[in-house]
Amino acid sequence: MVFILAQPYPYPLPKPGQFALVIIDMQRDFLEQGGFGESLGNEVNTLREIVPTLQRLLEKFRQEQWPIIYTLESHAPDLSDCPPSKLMRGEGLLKIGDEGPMGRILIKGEPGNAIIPELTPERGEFIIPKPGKGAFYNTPLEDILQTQGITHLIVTGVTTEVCVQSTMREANDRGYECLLVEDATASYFPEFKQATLAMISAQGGIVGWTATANQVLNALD
Ligand code: TIU
Repeated sequence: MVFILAQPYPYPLPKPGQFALVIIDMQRDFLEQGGFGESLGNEVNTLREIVPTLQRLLEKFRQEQWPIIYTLESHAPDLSDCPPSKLMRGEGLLKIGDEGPMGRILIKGEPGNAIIPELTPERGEFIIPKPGKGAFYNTPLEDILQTQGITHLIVTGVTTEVCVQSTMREANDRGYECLLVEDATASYFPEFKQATLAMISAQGGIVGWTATANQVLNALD
């Protein structure tokens, strides 16, 4: 069996095909000026540092034709999938569905709701729009994982303590073995990222494992 050197102990990799690269919400809305992230008062450039690392991971998974799953935080144009509580949060700021410089914020099909061009998905890769922070809530993700026989998730993307951590917790409760790639995830708040990495692998891996991209790629070679 192959292991990834990880925290809190080596992560056992199953057979190829049974683990997937999961890329959470690397969308223009969060990474470019004028999107939802910036509308919440965040400095978006802090998220861009992980792009080259993600490209390295993508290259390996594409070369080997291993499963790749993207998510997008995304709502229907009529906002029927957006709870009023989510819509109203953040007094005085631009809201979901408002017109921004990249189209309506967090709305399916708008320019800001696309994956950033550096990571454009290719044919055969899964793209899962999700109305919540976690990728399992109100999405076909679990059906896809079961149909494909995927049990292990190598998780990346933004933001670490919001959609990434929510997704890992949802996955963990459903029995999936998750590893978060430390230098392929980012937060607008570096201290929140560090705290999230620590809390995932604490208590014997209460949510899962963490490892660097090099540790992941070394094990996959
Ligand atoms: N605001 C923030 O940190 N994150 C989100 O709103 N969504 C995701 O994390 N994708």
